[in-house]
Amino acid sequence: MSIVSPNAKPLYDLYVKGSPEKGELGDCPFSHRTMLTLEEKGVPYNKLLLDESNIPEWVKDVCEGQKQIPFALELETGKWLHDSDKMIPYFEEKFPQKKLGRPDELPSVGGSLFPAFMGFLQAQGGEQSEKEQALVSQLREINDALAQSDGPFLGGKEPDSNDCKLGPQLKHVLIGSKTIKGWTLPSELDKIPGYLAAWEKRPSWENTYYTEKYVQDGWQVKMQKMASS
Ligand SMILES: N[C@@H](CCC(=O)N[C@@H](CS)C(=O)NCC(=O)O)C(=O)O
Repeated sequence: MSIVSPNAKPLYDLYVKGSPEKGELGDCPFSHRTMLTLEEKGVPYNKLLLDESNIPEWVKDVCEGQKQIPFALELETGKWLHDSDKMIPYFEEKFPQKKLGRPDELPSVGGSLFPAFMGFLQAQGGEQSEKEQALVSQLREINDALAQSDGPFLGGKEPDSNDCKLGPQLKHVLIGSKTIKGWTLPSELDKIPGYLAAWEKRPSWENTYYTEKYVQDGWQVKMQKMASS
């Protein structure tokens, strides 16, 4: 059961990556983070699916020239919000009833995970090992923080803002690294599998689920595009 009541009046139209034709969510960790934040806070919202390769031009007019997913319309005020890094602190201020913590006030954990992951995916020849170590170092930082928390989340028994960001990113890192590099998580990073399993059991994750296949296909397409550009 979601903590968002099915009868509650939506407060936001949240535009996220997905297939409008299939009615399925897509593989966007930024959309995922934003949805998890609203779900965990119990804020009702409409999920509106947009094809990443076909984002309408009007989006630039309401998102300060940006044409990226996710973005949102606040239905009560008509205010447009964009960029998960800006939206998450905004939601934290606006809905203090269930605190997840402002990202800038929480301990920094795995802050360079995604850049390290991208570096590893793009690594060629001799730089492979160095880039792999940079990724493992970020993952170790997360694993160590999990070992020290009351678990299963960094925030303890319940996820915080760091968790809402890192859960989706870890899903991409593990699936993407295996798909592109045949790489699997070293067994010493023993807290991370249980962490993702704990996320998967939460209603917020179930309500925002997208398949492994979308993540695999997404990274394959991204790597092909990067190689040909
Ligand atoms: N900094 C943005 C990044 C959002 C982002 O990169 N979204 C991707 C989809 S996962 C996108 O819209 N890509 C289309 C584009 O950049 O043209 C955020 O945190 O919201």
